[in-house]
Amino acid sequence: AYGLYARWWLAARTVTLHPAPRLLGPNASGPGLSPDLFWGSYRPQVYFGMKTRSPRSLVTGLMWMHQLEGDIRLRHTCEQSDGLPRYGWLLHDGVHFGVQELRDVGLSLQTEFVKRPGGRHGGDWSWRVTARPERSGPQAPFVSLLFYVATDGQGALQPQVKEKSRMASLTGVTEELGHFTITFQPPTSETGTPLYASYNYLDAKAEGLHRLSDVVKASLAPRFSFAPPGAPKRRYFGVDTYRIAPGGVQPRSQLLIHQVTVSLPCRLEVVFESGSFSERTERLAGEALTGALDRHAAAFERRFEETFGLAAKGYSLQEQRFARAALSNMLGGMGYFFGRSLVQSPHAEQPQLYPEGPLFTAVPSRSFFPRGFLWDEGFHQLLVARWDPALSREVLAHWLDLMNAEGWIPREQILGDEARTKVPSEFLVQHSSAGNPPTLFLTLRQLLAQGQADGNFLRSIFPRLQSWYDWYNQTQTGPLPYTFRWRGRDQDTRLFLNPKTLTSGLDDYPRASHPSPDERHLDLRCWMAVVSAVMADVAARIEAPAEEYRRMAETLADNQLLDQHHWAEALGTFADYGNHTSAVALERERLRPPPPGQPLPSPRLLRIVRKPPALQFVGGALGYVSLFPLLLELLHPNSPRLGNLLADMRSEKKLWTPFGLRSLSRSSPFYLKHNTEHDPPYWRGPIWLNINYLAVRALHHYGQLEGPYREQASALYRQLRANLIGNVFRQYQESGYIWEQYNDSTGRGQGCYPFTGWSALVVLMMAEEY
Ligand code: 6A9
Repeated sequence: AYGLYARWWLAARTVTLHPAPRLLGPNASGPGLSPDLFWGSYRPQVYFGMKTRSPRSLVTGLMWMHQLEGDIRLRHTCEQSDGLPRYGWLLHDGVHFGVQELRDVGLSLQTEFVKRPGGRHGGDWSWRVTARPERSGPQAPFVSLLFYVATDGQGALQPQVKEKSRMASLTGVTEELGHFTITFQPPTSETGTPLYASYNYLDAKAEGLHRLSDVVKASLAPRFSFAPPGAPKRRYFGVDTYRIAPGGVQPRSQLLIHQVTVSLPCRLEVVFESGSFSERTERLAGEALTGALDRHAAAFERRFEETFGLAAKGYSLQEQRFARAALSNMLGGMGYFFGRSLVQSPHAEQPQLYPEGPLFTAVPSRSFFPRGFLWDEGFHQLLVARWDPALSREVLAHWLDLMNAEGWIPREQILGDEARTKVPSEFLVQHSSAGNPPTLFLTLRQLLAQGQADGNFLRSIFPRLQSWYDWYNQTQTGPLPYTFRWRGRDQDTRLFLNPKTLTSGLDDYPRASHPSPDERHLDLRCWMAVVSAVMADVAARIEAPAEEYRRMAETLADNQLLDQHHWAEALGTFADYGNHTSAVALERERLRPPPPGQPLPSPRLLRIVRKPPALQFVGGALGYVSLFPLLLELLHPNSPRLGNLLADMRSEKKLWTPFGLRSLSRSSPFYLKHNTEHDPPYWRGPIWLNINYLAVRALHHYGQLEGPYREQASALYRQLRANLIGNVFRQYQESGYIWEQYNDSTGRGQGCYPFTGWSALVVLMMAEEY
């Protein structure tokens, strides 16, 4: 009976939040305490939309339709399958305004927003959408722009319909916004001349925010016609009526849509006015809006140069524009999510619901992964902290508040229905024994270096940092003192060429072929060395006991002990240790022919082991993991190992490419190998920007320290930095995007796009901010 009770208690603890006082009180993000950050483009998963930082926020957004004959092409959420030639923020300061370009086939849109503080509910904002024809692809005769406003379980909206079917404005009320008005200005040319247009509107109850695109599609009818003066009349699809299917779920949203069908080029403005804002003198539209946007853009450019100094460094205008876009997409990729994770505890039979909570975070990719990822975020904030350290503190606080009673933070945050619809169900569940590199400590170290983490802040986060640190030390230790091991590797050794280690963040990077408790993982040990040092610094600043952390940091960085645990003399490099053989391959299984009349089963690719594994250093895996003692600057500048790693880096047979460092040596038997039939190589060759940023930074570091490798490190620093910047810039010009990874033989962007998470660290490389 005690056993059962203990299991129940442990399972319950998994979904119990950490007992330390919350860093963000219930109203911390509300319009009273944080008015400037209340409204924002916090829906990075849609091409253009805004919401507030509150749990059941009103949302606003844009959809558009080409109205090509028989092919409406509804655009709404960012989808790679839409095939947009390029899109993203050109300017975005994270707080006040943003300018985005959306280049579609046949037309392009410029979407701009600017906020105006005032009143008690987060102030006003205005949008401007400018649509222009593009010569690429089939020309749409005209376009429909659909502006929508939707509630999420609270509040009410009232359309004000003028003329027939033109919703000129709406009024509304919600818990946190009070009363407000949204006005849809009539379309004009870019110079302000009124334009002919047709209008539709929809006022519907919908299942929820995750269903908005479906509601629109279901409501469309082709029975409307557009007849501008002097041009032939044409039919088009307009929003018409929508009813939830009988027996369907209770509606959670009220949805109002204002559809404008108009010829190109055209300009539309939308004005949100907060009821408690009484000092307003003029409406933020037309020339007033142009003025506000211009002022913000000029201020942004000045601040960008003050922060990163790229003009002073001699970068061309195009390169500066690219860097501004990279930063802007990082900031414009910040989202506010609310909901609960699904968590599997080893002590529970079923996944459990994690407590509900908010997350303010940047996302790696607006199209493919528009949600929070723990170790990505530590990299994101290295850039954001330079621009706006207060934003980084907010983000850090949100992540730390998601910690459970054990000191664990879920790695991937899939919060709310909108986020869930993007993730296949088999990927929803987070495992409470799964870690991820604690890169938020890098963010913290950065804030400390900038003098942007004062005593109060540090004292408030310290209990959570301690628990987080303890969690790694209690659950991810290795077989020997001062060694570490990622838990949660793939267990089935037959299905994978090499069982993955998703928790490390390096997914399919080759590790010991046969997962076992004997493993020692080099990357995790190095992370823990850095984290221990940051803990010691934080403790010292707030006069908490720091000796234990300092001692741990020193021991983990002790170059002799590091050698003992991870230097593989026979391989000539640092390595993981474990039960390993490199003699593995995937082969098609041979199946006995089925009895006559039975269908032919399809044979799987299965792993065969040609030579049994043995406890040893993991061979055939030279790559990012081997570099960690250098990447995290643990090696003494006199260490001969530094010389070894620099040589491996510079070798074109191993890690060097004209585009950056590849993840896995060209000489590795795993280089560019599939892991299963359906898993193409991921961290087995391609160039990743986060690790390359660490490499550039470390080379810069060793280039400054006295020692035998100083010159070599400096030279590599200059070359690697130039290669990375040159390639990411070139690919951006050519393809329109910043990418998840880059091909190691051609430099081409690959994986998902746009990926302006850690790939945007190229800005810091340009600025030489480390
Ligand atoms: C699976 C597919 C519609 C993989 O950038 C986020 C992470 C990194 O943290 C990690 O290091 N990416 C890297 O190896 C992307 C992970 C995406 C998993 C989503 C579900 C749904 O697609």
